[in-house]
Amino acid sequence: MPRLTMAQAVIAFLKQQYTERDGLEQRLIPGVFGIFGHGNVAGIGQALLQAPDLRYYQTRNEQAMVHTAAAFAKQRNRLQTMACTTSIGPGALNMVTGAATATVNRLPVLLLPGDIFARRNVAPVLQQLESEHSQDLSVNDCFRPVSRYWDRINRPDQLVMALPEAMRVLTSPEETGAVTLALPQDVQAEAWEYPEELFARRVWHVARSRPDVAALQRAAAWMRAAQRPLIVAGGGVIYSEATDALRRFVEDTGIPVGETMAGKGSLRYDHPLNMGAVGATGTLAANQLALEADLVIGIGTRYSDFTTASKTQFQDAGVRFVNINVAAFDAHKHHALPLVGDARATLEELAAALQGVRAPESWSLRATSLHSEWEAEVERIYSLRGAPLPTQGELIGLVNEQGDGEGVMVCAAGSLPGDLHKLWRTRHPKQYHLEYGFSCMGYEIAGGLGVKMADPAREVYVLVGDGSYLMLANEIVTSIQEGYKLTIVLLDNRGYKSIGALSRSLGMQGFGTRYAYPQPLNAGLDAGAATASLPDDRATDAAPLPVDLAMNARSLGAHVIECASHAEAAAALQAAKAIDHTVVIHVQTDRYAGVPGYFSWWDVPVAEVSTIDTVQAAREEWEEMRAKERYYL
Ligand SMILES: Cc1ncc(C[n+]2csc(CCOP(=O)(O)OP(=O)(O)O)c2C)c(N)n1
Ligand SMILES: [Mg+2]
Repeated sequence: MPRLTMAQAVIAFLKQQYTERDGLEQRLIPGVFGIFGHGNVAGIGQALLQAPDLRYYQTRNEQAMVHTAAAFAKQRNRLQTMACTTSIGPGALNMVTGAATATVNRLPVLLLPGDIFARRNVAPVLQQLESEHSQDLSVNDCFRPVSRYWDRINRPDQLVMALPEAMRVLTSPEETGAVTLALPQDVQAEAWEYPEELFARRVWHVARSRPDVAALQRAAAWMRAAQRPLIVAGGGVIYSEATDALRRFVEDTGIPVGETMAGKGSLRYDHPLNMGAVGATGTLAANQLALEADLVIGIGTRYSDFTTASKTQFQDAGVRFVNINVAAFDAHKHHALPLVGDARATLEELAAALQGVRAPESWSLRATSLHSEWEAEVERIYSLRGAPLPTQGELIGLVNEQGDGEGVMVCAAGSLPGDLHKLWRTRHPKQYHLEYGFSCMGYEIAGGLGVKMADPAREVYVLVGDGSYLMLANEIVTSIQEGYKLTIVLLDNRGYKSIGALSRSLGMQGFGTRYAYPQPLNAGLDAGAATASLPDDRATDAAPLPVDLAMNARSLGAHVIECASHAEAAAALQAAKAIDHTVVIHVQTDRYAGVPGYFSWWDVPVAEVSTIDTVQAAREEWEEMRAKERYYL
């Protein structure tokens, strides 16, 4: 019976956890990210010091390290992740946003926030939230709604029951997300005689579950009857490594495919039955077919409002859904015929049940011709040459064509995700890494680091806006410290291109979305409330802020290349290939030139009453579109 501290037991246990799928066994948690403080340094910190075979990585920000862990897990198809250790109070709480990002995206991360003393006699300790109503409360309770498993270890022996539950949830494709074990700082250092068996090597077999046979037969019948079937491929296709099975299925049946944000890469971009992005940020090809489809086959998708265009994208009066998903919760969405099972296993069984069944020839032909039409549109946008500043569309084309085709592109928030969803040409299943479940500004660079750690042989291209960069760029330092090279393309348009455009489309002139001085400056708070204001998009004389993001990146240790034209950006991408550490390509881009939308919408409610005419006009337009939203019962 080894006598270990609770923290030592956590580390000894984690080292012995493995996953297995399709015969491939690997460590579930190959490393630990962390920032030490009084709440973990003497507990988990001490345990890591005496167990150097579980590698510890220093990070710069607790939110960022959770993003890095989630991106690592995503790149490894959720079969591996990292643990994250923090102190108590702010260090712990900084992880909440990261936890939600992981949970929303169904990505496993193991969070080990320090917690206040279980023994209580010295309370309130530094950074403790006090409550006059309960002593059983700390800031770590904020993790409950954003975790798929949450526990607090108030006695060392509770670990024996908690750790296996934590691993079960982390390795479960249907339940996975953030797993939080709050570790009171005194208990971390307390010893107990743990049962030897707790530290035996344990393999978590990740199942390829199969759907109910009767449901499969019903789905096959629906597919035989369908006149205009469309597949919506989500992240589950990629996590399940079902992309080859999907391609065979599509070729056997002639059914076209639209891809969600997480599902992009399910089929190569140049497959004639790949219609590309579907939904609010979709292509003219996918969205036109979606409007007419009578059967939607969702595979591994959670049907976010971007995918359904706020429930307006599927408009056939009798449209029905068959949903293949490991999670019954997702499989049942839109009153679907649920096929609860692994994407690859279910596609194989469905293909066997459908022998020789094909979508009507005219529908498949229409799809292939729309595919060509869309490819021409991408070409048009890639070929634009904005002046004086390059457009975002042409820069996306540049990275796509001149970046390494085996590389990975990482992005999360701003105007880039929508444009990338439409325009990025995906050549392998892991090339398009978008965090768009939470669209969390700040994920980009931290996430890029996780991708690079998961797959060091690939070039990683992080596309990030100036707003996201300003929010959380500091993991550049970690990338330099650990020798994980990122090529960060920083698209600087001096503010929020995305929300600026959204604001204009809602009749609000881009209010509060530019990085520019208020006018007049220093009007004072009392007087200023009425007289000074931030310049909106109508102000042509707005004074830009003296912010130098290139210098900022250089100060963090990155190799920086500054560009203001297409040609300079092309040269920078080439030059970046020869640099062995993190490169930031700082490109100034046009704030207004946008990529159009195609037969789609996104519901952002507009003020019902307002003193501004343009808002009233936008409200009328909104009401018209709102009426098109469907329940899919
Ligand atoms: C953490 C967080 N805060 C706020 C938002 C809302 N938001 C979405 S995009 C955006 C602006 C992003 O600016 P930038 O990174 O410069 O990209 P751009 O819009 O200019 O392309 C904001 C504030 C968000 N997605 N995440
Ligand atoms: Mg910007």
